[in-house]
Amino acid sequence: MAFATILSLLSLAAAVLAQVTSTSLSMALFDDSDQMPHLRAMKWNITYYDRDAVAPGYWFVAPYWYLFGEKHSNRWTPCQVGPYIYDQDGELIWAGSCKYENRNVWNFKVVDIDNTPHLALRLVASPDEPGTDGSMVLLNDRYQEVSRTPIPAADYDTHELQITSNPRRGISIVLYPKQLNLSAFGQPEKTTHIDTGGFIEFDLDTGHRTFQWFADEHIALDESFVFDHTDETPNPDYAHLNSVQKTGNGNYLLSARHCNTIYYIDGSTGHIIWRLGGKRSSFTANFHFERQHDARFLTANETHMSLTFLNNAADERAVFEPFSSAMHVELDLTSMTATLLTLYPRPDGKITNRRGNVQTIRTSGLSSSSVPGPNGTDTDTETTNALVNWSNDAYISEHTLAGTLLMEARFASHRFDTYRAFKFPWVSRRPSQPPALVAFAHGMRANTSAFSSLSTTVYVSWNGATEVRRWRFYARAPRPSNSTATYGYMNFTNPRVEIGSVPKSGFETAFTVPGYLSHISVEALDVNNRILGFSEEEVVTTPPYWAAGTGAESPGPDDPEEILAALQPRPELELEPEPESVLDGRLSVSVLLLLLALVFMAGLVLGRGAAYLPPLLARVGRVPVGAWRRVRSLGYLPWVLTWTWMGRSNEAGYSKVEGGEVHIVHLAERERGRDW
Ligand SMILES: *[C@@H]1O[C@H](CO)[C@@H](O)[C@H](O)[C@H]1NC(C)=O
Ligand SMILES: *[C@@H]1O[C@H](CO)[C@@H](O)[C@H](O)[C@H]1NC(C)=O
Ligand SMILES: *[C@@H]1O[C@H](CO)[C@@H](O)[C@H](O)[C@H]1NC(C)=O
Ligand SMILES: *[C@@H]1O[C@H](CO)[C@@H](O)[C@H](O)[C@H]1NC(C)=O
Ligand SMILES: *[C@@H]1O[C@H](CO)[C@@H](O)[C@H](O)[C@H]1NC(C)=O
Ligand SMILES: *[C@@H]1O[C@H](CO)[C@@H](O)[C@H](O)[C@H]1NC(C)=O
Ligand SMILES: *[C@@H]1O[C@H](CO)[C@@H](O)[C@H](O)[C@H]1NC(C)=O
Ligand SMILES: *[C@H]1O[C@H](CO)[C@@H](O)[C@H](O)[C@H]1NC(C)=O
Repeated sequence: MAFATILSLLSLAAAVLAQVTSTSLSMALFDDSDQMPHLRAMKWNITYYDRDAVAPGYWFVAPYWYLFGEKHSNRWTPCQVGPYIYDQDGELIWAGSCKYENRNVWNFKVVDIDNTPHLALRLVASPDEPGTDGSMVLLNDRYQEVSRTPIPAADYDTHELQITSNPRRGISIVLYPKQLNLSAFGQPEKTTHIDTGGFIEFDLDTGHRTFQWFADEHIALDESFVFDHTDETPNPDYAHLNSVQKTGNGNYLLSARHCNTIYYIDGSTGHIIWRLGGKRSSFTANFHFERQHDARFLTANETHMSLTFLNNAADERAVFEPFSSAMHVELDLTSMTATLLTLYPRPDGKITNRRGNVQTIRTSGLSSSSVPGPNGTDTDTETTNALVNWSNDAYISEHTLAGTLLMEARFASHRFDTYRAFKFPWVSRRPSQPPALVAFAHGMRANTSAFSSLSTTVYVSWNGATEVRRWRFYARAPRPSNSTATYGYMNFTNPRVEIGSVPKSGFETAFTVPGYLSHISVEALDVNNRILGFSEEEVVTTPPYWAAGTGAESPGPDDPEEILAALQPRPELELEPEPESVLDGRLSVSVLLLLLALVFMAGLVLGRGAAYLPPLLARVGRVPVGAWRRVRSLGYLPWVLTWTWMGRSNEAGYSKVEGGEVHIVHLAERERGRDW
């Protein structure tokens, strides 16, 4: 995991650098172009205990830095905050941080709309647009927005966004400030400020409100564990609603953190049907919980219900239990008893004093993003895992429903959190943005062979594409045009030539061919070698030293056909005895250097000796003394040669494309000199 350490150091350095290099770019940076040069995606530190038992799917997270967003400044900011999809190796699948301008995003997940998986997210208003409340965004499987519903309420809360498909509704928690009297405490003449709101349901297409429920009409002030009427200014957030789930029969399950209570609410009258936990629990329970989050029904029949939630067991002021845990509990509606089925302790034994969530996911088949619970989809408990987001550093863990720890993971960087984390199956065959490709030429044209020291490296990625298995590369030779073309001397009438294909490796795949190819394009292939998409044809970037007047001439592009012809006999070559390799070259140079050094020493000895015995030597070898002195001066030659040789090897630039040790995303950016 030293790699992860290096990366977190890198990201720290990046943060420092970002502060220092304050250039006057701001919004323009968040270009939603296919290449995303400013993307810096978080890496993960992952530990698997049982890799085979985890549920299939991708991780859906939305890292943020400041809870309430940061106003844009002129400071250079990479794209980091926003919605992301990762695979279970922590490899980036989709980054939406550039698309959404580093804005905070909540509740990023997959929802079914008319039986089609969509991405849903709540996008906060841009800090540059005060007075607006952001929006609910739905994206299709090509990452195109199918709807963007402005947030209807004035004090829209970040905690919850549930989407139902039929009818298309959003359910969210809202905040409303109110003045309440203290009659519950025998002081009806005294009033206090309350900003706990309630929740609303609204039409996803029009934004119109279809249902609303306000806490103060149903939850008394004295149910709160944080509201103290004797305080000068009592905590106005007396209930702190943090999750709401609409059930299959139209009721609602509501979590009120500051009441330590989960409420089941009648969807037509708004009346509380039962309370679990807190001061007025309807159940006799063999467990307790404090400051809980994310209450969700898992199963239900006529007599029993089961639900999951995160027992934070702590808040910002106090800690009530040794560690936080997720809970799966069963309610017997006949005897009104509540039983703990499974406890999922936080694997590192620590406390999550705020936020977090629990998601139950199927280990086989589709994960249910629809609403389980009363008269909803009944989940098969045999094949369900629980994914828990412990909320600090995006710390997540996956457990079997029975409680066995399967996996834990967290961001390698400690700068980012995500409010909730989810796992869903997800397929995007053809994101609407084409694959992004950048390519760089390296090296010098040598005289011995046409392209011996030249190479072209191509970097390709396709943000969000889940089905790409191979990349197939094409090159096209430019042809001097005899027409009065507007594109300079380039004219793309030559056919494109397939120059190779490689398996997709990670978010960004690199591919290197010998020679300088000037125009490159790429096709994305699926598991059956069907073409999923193709990039634009890109002009290869040439090294600055080709044009810098260093004495190196700018080589003209190679003909891809020639390159291909040179590549063809490769398999046979591999069977033959090792051709002269770079190492052999170095060895032979070393031997040469050794010989020259011997000559130098001989020159030194003989030269000096000759100074004392000129007559003898002149007689024996008929060589004049001056000639020996010249031999001695040859001894300086090796050093000159060594220097030149090293210089040439650097110029070839191969070191830039070797090694996979760099940033998760943008090897290409390192080539552009933007690495940090
Ligand atoms: C990665 O996680 C493991 C287990 O949680 C931990 O021991 C290790 O220190 C972490 N490494 C880094 C670089 O955070
Ligand atoms: C205090 O509030 C309760 C409930 O909101 C209301 O019924 C009652 O009239 C109020 N009393 C006074 C004195 O305002
Ligand atoms: C309801 O669920 C409980 C526990 O899951 C089970 O014991 C009971 O038999 C079920 N009742 C019916 C009618 O299916
Ligand atoms: C499920 O729906 C039926 C009728 O649609 C209703 O009678 C029953 O009470 C519902 N069950 C629960 C647990 O809400
Ligand atoms: C290549 O060789 C020719 C003649 O052999 C010479 O004039 C030219 O300078 C050489 N070019 C380079 C780059 O070495
Ligand atoms: C361009 O060159 C080709 C032959 O190389 C010739 O046939 C053609 O007429 C030329 N076109 C123009 C516009 O000069
Ligand atoms: C390229 O050349 C062809 C003819 O050889 C000509 O028709 C075409 O307009 C040229 N395109 C450009 C962009 O110069
Ligand atoms: C889980 O929630 C915490 C608290 O908000 C957050 O810091 C963390 O990043 C989340 N993890 C994931 C993977 O979403």
